[in-house]
Amino acid sequence: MASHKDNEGAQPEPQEVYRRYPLLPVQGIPLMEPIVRSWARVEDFEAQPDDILIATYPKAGTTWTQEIVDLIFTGGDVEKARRAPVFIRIPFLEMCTIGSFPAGIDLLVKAPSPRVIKTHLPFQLLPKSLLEKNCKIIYVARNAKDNLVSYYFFDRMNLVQPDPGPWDGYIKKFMEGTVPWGSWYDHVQRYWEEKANHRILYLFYEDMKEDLAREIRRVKNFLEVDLSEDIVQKIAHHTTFQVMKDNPMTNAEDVPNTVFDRTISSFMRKGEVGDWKNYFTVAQREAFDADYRSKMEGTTLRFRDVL
Ligand code: PPS
Repeated sequence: MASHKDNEGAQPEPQEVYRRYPLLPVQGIPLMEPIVRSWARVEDFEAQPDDILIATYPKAGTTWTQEIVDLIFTGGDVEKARRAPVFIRIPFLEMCTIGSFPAGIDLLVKAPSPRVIKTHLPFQLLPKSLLEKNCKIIYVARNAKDNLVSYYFFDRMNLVQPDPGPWDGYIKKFMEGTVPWGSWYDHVQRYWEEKANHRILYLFYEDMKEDLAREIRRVKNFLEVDLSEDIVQKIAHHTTFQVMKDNPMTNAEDVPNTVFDRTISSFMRKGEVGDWKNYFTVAQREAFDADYRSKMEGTTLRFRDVL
């Protein structure tokens, strides 16, 4: 979703009306209705071998990773990274045209190589072409409870996604996977398993918070980009929470208040690990943990700071 001077004509008109879209299933995965209506375009997406995919469950650290990858490709050139909002520089694959915001695919067909692409699609919904071309995938996962809290505040302020309703009910929706893009549990586990079959770099939000420069080094090695340690440190500084919050090209400033209601929450909200402790009651935590253990028991995937 975007408007920017590089994308003339996309500036939303003040009278533009947005609404909270219902969810419809694609292969059982709930997606916003207009995405489903234009699904054929996503399915038929033609990948190029040097495309790079940043795949995440919503609110796991997508924007953070987008900015890091763009800075890696610009050699740490902060001014170049300010050429456009992050959602123009790294288009959102399945996002359809909403109002005057351009569809991700329309941006991608015009994007120079190597194209970097954002998606929240679970592995099984990825366009086949991306896998056939063996594109590199950077996956970022965030512990379930912080991911849930972040998603709850986002769904409240994002006026095109379904109303999250009360907090207690939202926890249940998250556990059932009836939120946009479906089950967190299936999403994180499937990409974890697919590491064995595809070129997937699996990152954790908590690791990025612990040592950002270390994780940036992992990303640049995966992308086979040679950068000095000074540049790595520069990128780490530029992608701290506060610097990105103050940067209009990363804090979604172009999205109008009629879509992101900033009186409810900001897009760059807190950026912390363990914020869930401020919201879960003891009873909610116990119920969540029991369900978590059963859904995650068959996997070697482990998160910190979740139980
Ligand atoms: S989206 O809408 O799905 O693309 O959202 P996404 O970018 O995946 O996730 C938003 C959350 O990531 C936090 N964030 C950061 N945390 C730490 N450091 C940096 N630099 C950073 N950038 C974004 C953002 O604040 C959201 O988390 P919460 O917990 O809501 O603050």
